[in-house]
Amino acid sequence: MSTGSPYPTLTAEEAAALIPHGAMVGVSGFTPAGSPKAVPTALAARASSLHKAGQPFQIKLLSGASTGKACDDELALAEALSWRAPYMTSAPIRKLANTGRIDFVDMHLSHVPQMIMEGFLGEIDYAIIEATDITPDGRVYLTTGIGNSPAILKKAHKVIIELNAYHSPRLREMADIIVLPPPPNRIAIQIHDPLDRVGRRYAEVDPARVVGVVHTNQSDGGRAFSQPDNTSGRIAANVSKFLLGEMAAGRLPSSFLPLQSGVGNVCNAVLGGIAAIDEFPQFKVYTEVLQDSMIDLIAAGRVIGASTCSLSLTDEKLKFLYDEFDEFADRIILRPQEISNNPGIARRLGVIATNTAIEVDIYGHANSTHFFGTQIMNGLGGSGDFERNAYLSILMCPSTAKGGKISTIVPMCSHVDHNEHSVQVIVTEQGLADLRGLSPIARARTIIDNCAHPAYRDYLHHYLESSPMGHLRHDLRRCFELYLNFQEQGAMLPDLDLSQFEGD
Ligand code: 0RQ
Repeated sequence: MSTGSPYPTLTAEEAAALIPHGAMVGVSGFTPAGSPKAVPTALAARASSLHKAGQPFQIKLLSGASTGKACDDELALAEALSWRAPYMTSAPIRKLANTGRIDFVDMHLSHVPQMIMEGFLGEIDYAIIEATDITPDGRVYLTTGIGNSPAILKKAHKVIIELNAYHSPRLREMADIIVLPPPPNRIAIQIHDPLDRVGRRYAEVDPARVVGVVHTNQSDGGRAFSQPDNTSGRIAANVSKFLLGEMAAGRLPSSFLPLQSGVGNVCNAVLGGIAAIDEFPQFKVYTEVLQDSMIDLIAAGRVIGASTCSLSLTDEKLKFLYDEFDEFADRIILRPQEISNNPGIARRLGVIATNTAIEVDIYGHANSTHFFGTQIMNGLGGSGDFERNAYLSILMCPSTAKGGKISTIVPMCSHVDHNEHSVQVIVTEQGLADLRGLSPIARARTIIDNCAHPAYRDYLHHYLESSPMGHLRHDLRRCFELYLNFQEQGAMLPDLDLSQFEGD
């Protein structure tokens, strides 16, 4: 902290004691990167002891995206959350949401800062923001995840800063922060290249609202991903082949276009697959989350540089980045999610969006969030920000789940996050369906033939051809039959002998 700090130092427990039951609390970070650690954990402990004493204690929690275990998991396990938005990857929150014990609000991540600034979500009573420094005049230097912190800092009535000595103060060299004015005064954002800068190195807060500073020294504890398996590798090969074909046909410039890559093993495999093929030039990245593999690709020179909202890295990779900071300082830009995920910029730059879906239907609607139309997994995250506005919208998933008992290609999705108008290309390990210019029935035949697992193709073709004629063909009595089969008999096609299809 800068010398001569006007802000009182608090313990995490003292800070947590300030937050009243029912408060709306905005927190920093985007994924575990940059989320607060000590105060949420102390808040969870306080909730537990109040509950034991028979007193109510729950808060509403607003973040950038998911947070770390010290925040989401601890608060959920203590039953200290009544409302949560806009995204999570926490098993305890999932359980609460799927049993009706929390109000979880799933939102496009780029929309959230505007909702905060315009008061759509109500007042923010407290902010808990992780930083490397705060100056007496209210400059807040954020850590590994920018998320919604700039907007939360502007709107929160009271602010607690977690000053985390674990993080390099040099992170500010990567930060590029602006808060957009509301309409009708919104300005054009002058980003014409992923590495253009338009903002400042810090977020701003009214110093009078800062009620205290809590000193910490804790890592983000980011999780590692396993090596790509055979299925992810085949999906990656299909995507690479398609993109090479687009370059050969002149529909993608030979200099390539900025890549957006979602999280998880499939997206990592696709990123690694593209980077491993020499025919692809060096490229830039415009995305929301950088994982370990991206740091390796930047270090190796395959990726020229990346714009992101967070450095969602394992402790080892973050240490490497801090040790080699000079190499990365100009090649990574950390932005608020209103900018990292901005639909207008994604469209302007011509982003190639690659995200994972839970399932897609034969017409190209995609479900990223809910199993069987009811059980939430994580949320939409930034996938819609990019898929809707990309130059090429690619959605990927393995063709089956649960050992083949579930087909991820279904007649009608039980929940839709990306509709047929937003999805151009669907990829499974079986192949790729390029839907551009295809009518609904042609899309259906292409998706079934190219993407469905062979074990499910006959069923899907029969469903299509036997359904009543229309612009889309659907049999409303049978469109959810596969789900009902799974729920009642443990497999979408209970009579299927999957051993026949081993190796497919
Ligand atoms: O469950 O482990 O119990 O078997 O779902 O499946 O294949 O490990 O999926 O980790 O790649 O995540 C869409 C959830 C995929 C993720 C999703 C079961 C399957 C397994 C997980 P088990 P996988 P992944 C950037 C962009 C939305 C947000 C987004 C996601 C479990 O990518 O959250 O894109 N995306 N953000 O068995 C029933 C099906 C199933 C199924 C899989 N059809 N039916 N169960 N499973 N398909 C990030 C941010 O925005 C911050």
